[in-house]
Amino acid sequence: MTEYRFSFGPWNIHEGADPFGPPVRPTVEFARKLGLYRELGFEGVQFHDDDAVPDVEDKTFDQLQKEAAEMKKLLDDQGLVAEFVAPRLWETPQGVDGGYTANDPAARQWALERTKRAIDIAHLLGTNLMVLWLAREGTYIRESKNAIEAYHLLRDALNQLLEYSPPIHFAIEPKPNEPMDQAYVPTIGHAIAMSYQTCDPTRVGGLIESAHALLAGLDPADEMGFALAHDKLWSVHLNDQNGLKFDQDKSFGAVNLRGAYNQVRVLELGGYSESQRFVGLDVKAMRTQKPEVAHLHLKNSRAVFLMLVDKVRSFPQDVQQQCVADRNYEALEMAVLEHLLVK
Ligand code: XUL
Ligand code: MN
Repeated sequence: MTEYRFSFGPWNIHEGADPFGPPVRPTVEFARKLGLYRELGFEGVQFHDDDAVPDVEDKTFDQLQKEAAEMKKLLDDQGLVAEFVAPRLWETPQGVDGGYTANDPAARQWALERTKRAIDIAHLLGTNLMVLWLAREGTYIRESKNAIEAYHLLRDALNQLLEYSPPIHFAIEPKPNEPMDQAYVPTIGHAIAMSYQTCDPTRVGGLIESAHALLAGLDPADEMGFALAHDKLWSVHLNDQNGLKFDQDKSFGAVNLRGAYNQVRVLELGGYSESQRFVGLDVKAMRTQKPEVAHLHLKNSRAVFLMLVDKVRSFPQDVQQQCVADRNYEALEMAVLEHLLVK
């Protein structure tokens, strides 16, 4: 059976700052983080554009090429690969009102140019996958934008970017809110509908993050099922979420083990491991975690994922089939619970 491949981003080992308090752990140097990947069982590195080339907007193309090549060498030396690059459009002042859907045409142009730079970096790091988390594409008040126009602007931006680079593929990572009150493209259904409106739907798919689906009041496993049915699940960000609050990025399975089991089950049903796409773990250590163990959330999330793969593969198929044939879903429910509880 094909092995799963795991990835995370450098932001998943972090200093523990939150909106109410400063960092509580020292910064871990990027090189040290890279050194941890293999040790923790990961081979894919997720990048924001400026994780790969700091201050990306101030660099000439030559500098960008040089720095991205250096990063590629660091990856090669550690036996790692870049999974994707994502343009970080949400921190620059020009993007205060959004990027591709900003009301100001100059801001829209800036967002396109920055994304093209991120695409250049992706090519230099050896990946064709871009992730678009549309952080500030949305509104704080509905009256500030025309939603119809915004979706058209987004389609136009995607078309321009698809034309800019023929090999590039975009995985849209939907999230319904935070930082915006209401985000455009809040679910995978929206993302896939957007894909079909572009000039090349074969190059626009999705990335599903468990917590984002939960924040939208949806079941992450069924969101994944929808994307898999369209052959558009190009990455996942597994994590967990305790109710409808801020995006918690808790360790995978830490809140709802049955929900986690069903995410793994749908990935198994969809043959995700055979696609050799990555299982990303977008998890954060608790603020209380001491520096020397502030990477355990990654190791643990991967371990839980693999334990759940075993659980899915060892669930007695005959019991499943009999319960379904008898329409005895109470029996099926009990069989699932027993299977999860028994070692
Ligand atoms: C935001 C989020 C991001 C994306 C990458 O909630 O999940 O880290 O995954 O830009
Ligand atoms: Mn994510």
